[in-house]
Amino acid sequence: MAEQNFPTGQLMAGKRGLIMGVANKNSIAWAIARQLAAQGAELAFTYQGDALLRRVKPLAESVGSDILCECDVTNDATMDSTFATLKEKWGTIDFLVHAIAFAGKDQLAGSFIDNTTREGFKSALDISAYSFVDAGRRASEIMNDGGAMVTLTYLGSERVIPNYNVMGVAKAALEASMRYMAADLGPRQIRVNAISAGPIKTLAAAGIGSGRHMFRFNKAASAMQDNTDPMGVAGAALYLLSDLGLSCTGETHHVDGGFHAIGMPQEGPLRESMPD
Ligand code: NAD
Ligand code: 0WE
Repeated sequence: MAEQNFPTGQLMAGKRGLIMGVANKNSIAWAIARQLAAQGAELAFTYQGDALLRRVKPLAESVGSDILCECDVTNDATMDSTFATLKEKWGTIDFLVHAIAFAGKDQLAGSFIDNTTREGFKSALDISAYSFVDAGRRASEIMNDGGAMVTLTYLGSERVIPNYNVMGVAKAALEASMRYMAADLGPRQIRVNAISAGPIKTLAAAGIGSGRHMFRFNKAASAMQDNTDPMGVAGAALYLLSDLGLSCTGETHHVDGGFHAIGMPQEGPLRESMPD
């Protein structure tokens, strides 16, 4: 993504929140963080391990954040310490951004039925879906009424995408969890939503064998004939996490150039590949 300026404003003035899932400057969570910071939000960040601190620290500093917590979502001690730090430094929070997913590389290729192991299934669901329930519960304990949470999902939860495999199942569990969380926290006016983003070139998308084909196909078959801009995802997050999003909860909002809405693409670039 080219360096872009986010329009400034005060939509998030006086709000504080935690961003989970920045690995580097290409991370979707980082686009969201900059968008929120440009609207006056105060941010804290988690990073997965020492190797990523080198990348995340300068990014956090560039938006004036000095709360950086090591957090591996499979490690309860690091989840405990992250939320204890927020309670100690801030007392309360107003929002949570969850942008974390992982499945073993061997689980993301070929036949779903043949290649999905019990351990692979458990770990993908644990890291990619349960982590939102766990972080959401912990966040809710220190969240002001009227707060909001957002997670990131992908169309592979609703439809079969080659090689996405067990991650699709994990995203389906994540979206369903989001709806149950929305119901539980609704009475406190805490809103919980998901953004279903189209493919974006991040670290998590780099390891995909069929990557080139996927980006070309998404561009050709989407309504807007283009790949998804992380700025649009960040804008949707700003809407959902600010008071612009009042009364919106339990929703999976697609930001994918309209790819999800298309049943059959127009005759065009894809036509060439289909002999009569
Ligand atoms: P990314 O690699 O920048 O971010 C993924 C993050 O998950 C990393 O920061 C990584 O440290 C973190 N993570 C993985 N395992 C973890 C663990 N055990 N504990 C703590 N953190 C862990 O890639 P991204 O594309 O920005 O992914 C963010 C979210 O967006 C993911 O949920 C992904 O499924 C979703 N998403 C991505 C795309 C895409 O095409 N890039 C599309 C739709 C949805
Ligand atoms: O959610 C994702 C990717 C999540 C992801 C990526 C990796 C790569 C490296 C989870 N686990 C891993 N494990 C690794 O070892 N996306 C929405 C991006 C993505 O990933 C795909 C896609 C798309 C789109 C994988 C196969 C097919 C399409």
